[in-house]
Formats: sequence, structure tokens, C-alpha cells
Amino acid sequence: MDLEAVSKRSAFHAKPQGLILQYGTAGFRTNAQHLDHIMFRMGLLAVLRSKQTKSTIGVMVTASHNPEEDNGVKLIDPLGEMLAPTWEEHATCLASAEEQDMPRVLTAIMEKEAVDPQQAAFVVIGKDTRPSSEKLSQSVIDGVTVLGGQFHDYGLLTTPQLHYMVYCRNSGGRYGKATIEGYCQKLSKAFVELTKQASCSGDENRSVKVDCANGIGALKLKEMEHYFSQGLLVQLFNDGTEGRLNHLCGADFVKSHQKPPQGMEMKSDERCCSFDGDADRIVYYYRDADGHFHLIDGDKIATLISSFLKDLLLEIGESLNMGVVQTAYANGSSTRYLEEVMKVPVYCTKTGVKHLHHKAQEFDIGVYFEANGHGTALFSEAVEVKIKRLAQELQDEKGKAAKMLASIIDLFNQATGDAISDMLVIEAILALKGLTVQQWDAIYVDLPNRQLKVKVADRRVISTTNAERQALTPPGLQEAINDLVKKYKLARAFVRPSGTEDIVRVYAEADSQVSWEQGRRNHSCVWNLTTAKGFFKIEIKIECTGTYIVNSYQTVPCCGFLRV
Ligand code: G16
Repeated sequence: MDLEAVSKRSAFHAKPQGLILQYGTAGFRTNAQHLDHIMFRMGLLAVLRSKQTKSTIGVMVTASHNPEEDNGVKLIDPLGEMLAPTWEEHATCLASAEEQDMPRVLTAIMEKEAVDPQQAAFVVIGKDTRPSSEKLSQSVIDGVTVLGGQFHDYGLLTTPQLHYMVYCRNSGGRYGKATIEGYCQKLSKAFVELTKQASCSGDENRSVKVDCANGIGALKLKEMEHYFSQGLLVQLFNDGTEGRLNHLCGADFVKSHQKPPQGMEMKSDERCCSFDGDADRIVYYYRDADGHFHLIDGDKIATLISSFLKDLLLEIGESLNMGVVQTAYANGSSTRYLEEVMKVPVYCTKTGVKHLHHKAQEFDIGVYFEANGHGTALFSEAVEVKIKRLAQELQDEKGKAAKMLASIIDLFNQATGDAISDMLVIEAILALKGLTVQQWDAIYVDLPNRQLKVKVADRRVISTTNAERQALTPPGLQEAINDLVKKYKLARAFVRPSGTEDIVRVYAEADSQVSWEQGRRNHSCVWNLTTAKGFFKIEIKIECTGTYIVNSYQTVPCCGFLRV
């Protein structure tokens, strides 16, 4: 390894002195103008990881749901999974090293991870449609090549497509062909096979409107159009020709504002969905005849999928170990429905696909979804082999169920949550079950809930435990939340720092939007917090009338108020 060449090249991607960024929930994310050195260094790190694992590693340039001016980067491990936690730490160290220390940190990582410098390295790269992505992905390539790594640049891809490519390349073709055609063919073949069994095939039931968040999803759906010409009519909105990425549209906007995206024409009872900027999340929704908006989020998607899979297993007569994985954001009604009605074990992990994915791998069949629409289903290799064998062997109804299960296994992107693949899975299940969007929505009733983003001086003052459901610091915060929550039926609230944006997220839910305690307008509680940055007061305030338990939340550092 020629460290001198690395240093020389690094000078073209110099780190701004003192800038410290952390590998967060899904890699590095911040304003694109601060990311050049990070991209170069992630190119270097991808080469080391590739040498160490003797596998192809992916580097995706995207900031997914973040605004257009942001960008980001994440590394993809050999099985298409998120980067291993120890390597996330290496990424943070390498990204934080001042220019003169960077070669030393690189060498230290190599020694710690016993990387053989002679080993060949191969890196695949993808990017989303942000204006900054082109230049930033060139910086990744610069990092890869200066360390002698080979690379393939896929150019514009959805994030889940790059995860898929990495998995294909490292599975020796078992998982599929590592090309866009391979991806489209695998998914469309599985979709067509699956929906062949559906009795209702009217156009009305097979059309869906998609808000593409003005992102890469539009481009990739257009590429797939002809594969589905007979099976599904997909109408695209917010396809990037006019609006800004993720601006007033996309899955994150729809989920957090609980209203339709701008730019979507919705007629009553039409099935609509939104992707996010890099098409790794999906949420569904519709307007009823009275004009009310209904959101069908990741929790209801997980319920639809797991109930479909469970029914197929019953039909085949196989009792496999199936579990559902959620996060603290999962609506209480969904957890209760899964556990008490469907009798499926449910587990809660920290936010972040990497946590859910690993938990889901513990089951024969693991379904994981974040409420924000990020998720998929995983099938153990043994289960996949068994189901595909049963699909050949079994006859009649059992054989039909086994064939459906075999097809749906191929329709899921098992590397990571994928809006395109999830949409096809959902459309196929609805068609097979003959369910309308309203019937799906009626499976259970969501508890009213709100999620807010709050800008604070330093989000790191809040730390959490118990899968982020309880705050450890600042002292007094959790007690104050407990005091308020216990006044409401089925109430739950928590606060956690985001790992992708410079904000704190606040979540609350309860059985009703109207307070049970009419007459008392406000409950509030104030406690003092001293931080390294000074002293400020936090006030948790619940307004009993009006919209909901969490009503306003602002902060002014130093003798200000943080209101929940
Ligand atoms: C990423 C992660 C998700 C996570 C989301 C928000 O999504 O992949 O697992 O739920 O960020 O994370 P946080 O609350 O820490 O900001 P995406 O779609 O932006 O890649």
C-alpha cells in the first residue's frame, strides 16, 4: 500500500479542520458541501473491507429521505447488509482524522482487522439523483483507485438495487444476476407467477399511483414498466421533472405529516403510495368517500405480509418459526394485533434497518418493518430450499400455496427493504386476497399518534436505553415523560436523537385525540438541565384539547424552553 500516494491524493479531498462527522443510522449524512473528504475516505475504507472479507463491497452515495442539499454515503457488506458495527467505528475514526493523521489511522485499521494488503479488492458504486451525487461518487472512485481497488460504477440506482447487486455478486449468482436486467427479470417473473393465481384481474384492482419523491424511484420504475405491462398499471407522480427531491412529497413527508404529498391527484378510494428519495421506503394511503386521508404505514404493511405468509404456511402444513421485528415507532395497535390476534411473536429493536435486519435473521421467516415504511421479509436458506422443493412436489391446494410462497420469496429483496419490491409484494397480496385498500386498512385501527422533529443545540445530550424507548439522559427527562404519559389511556411517548438529521425526534401515541380529561387544558412540567453548552430549562407540556398529546416542541438553548 503506497501511503504517500494516498496522502497526496487525499490533499485533493482535504478534510475541513475540526469537522467531525459520525457514521449514523445509515452512514454519513450532512450538507453535501462537507462531504468530499468523507467520500474519498469511504472509497479507501471500502477497499480495506473488501480485502478483509475477500468480497465485493458496495458504496452508495445518497441521503435518502434528507433534503436535496444534503448528501451521504454508506457502505454495503457482502450479503447486501449494512456495514458491520465495528467497521462503522472505523469509518467514524477515518472520517474524523485530521489530514496529517489519516494515513496512520488507515494503517491502524488494517492492523486491527488483519487486512492483507496483497489481497485484491472490488467495490461497486451507486448514486441517487441529487445534483451533488455525480461529483461525490467520483471522489469515492478516487479513494478506491488510489488504494489499487477495482470498481464497477452502476451510476444511478436505488439504494436497495445496489444492496441487491452486492448480494448477487457475493452469492456466486445464487441470489440473481448483478445487473439491472437481472433485478427487473427476477422481480417481474416472481410477480407474474404470483399474480397468475389471483381470481380478480380487473384493471381497477391492479392500478396504483406512486409518488416518487422526485427521486430515483421514478427513473427505475420507468425502466421496469414494460416488464409489468400486463400485470399492473403504475401511474407516476413527482417523477423529478419539476419538483425538488423529498420536498413536500415522499414517504417521510407523508408519514410524518399524515397527509398526501403535493403533486398527487387522488380520487376517493384509489390506492396510492409514496417512495422516499432513494426508494428504500414505502407507505400507502387513500382518501375515503368523505375526503378523509388514511395512512397505511410500515406496521400495516408488516401485518399484511405476515398474515399472508402465515396463511400459506398453514395451507402447506408447515410450522416454521416466524417472527416480526419492529421499532419503538410501531403503533401500539399493530403490536397488539400481531401478538394477540395473529399470535406471531414481535420483537422491538433500535431504529435503523441494520438492527431490525439482524434480529429478523434469527427466524426461519423474519418480517421486519419500521413504521416509516422501511422493511422486507427474510427467509433462511434452508427454508428457501425446502419451499422450492415443496413447490415441485406438492399437488392441489398445498402445491398452489407452496408455489405462491416460492414466488414471493423471489419477489422480496432480501438484502434490504426496497420500495419497488415491497410495492409488488403488496400489490400481489392484495390481488390474491381480493382485498381493497380500505379492507386492508381496516385490519386494525391505529392509535392516534404524532411524530415531531425538533432542532436542539446539541442532540447528543439525549441518550436512550431499552430499544430507545426510555431516555437515560438528561436526568429527569424520562421521569417527566412517565408522569405525563400515565395520565392517558394506552399512552406512550419517547424522545431520541436522530441518526440521520441534526434533530431530536419526539413520538407520542394514546387511545384518543380528544383528552379524556375535559376541562383541564394543560398539564406541564418543567425541569432544569445543565449541559456542557450551558443551562436550559425543558418544559413538557400536554394540551388536553386540540389535536393531540404532543402539541408543540421547540427549544431555545440557554435559559429557554424545550416543549413536548
Ligand atoms: C434511515 C434508516 C432507517 C431509519 C431512518 C431514520 O432511513 O435506514 O432505518 O428509520 O433513517 O433514522 P433516524 O431516526 O435515526 O434519523 P433512510 O430511508 O433515510 O435511509
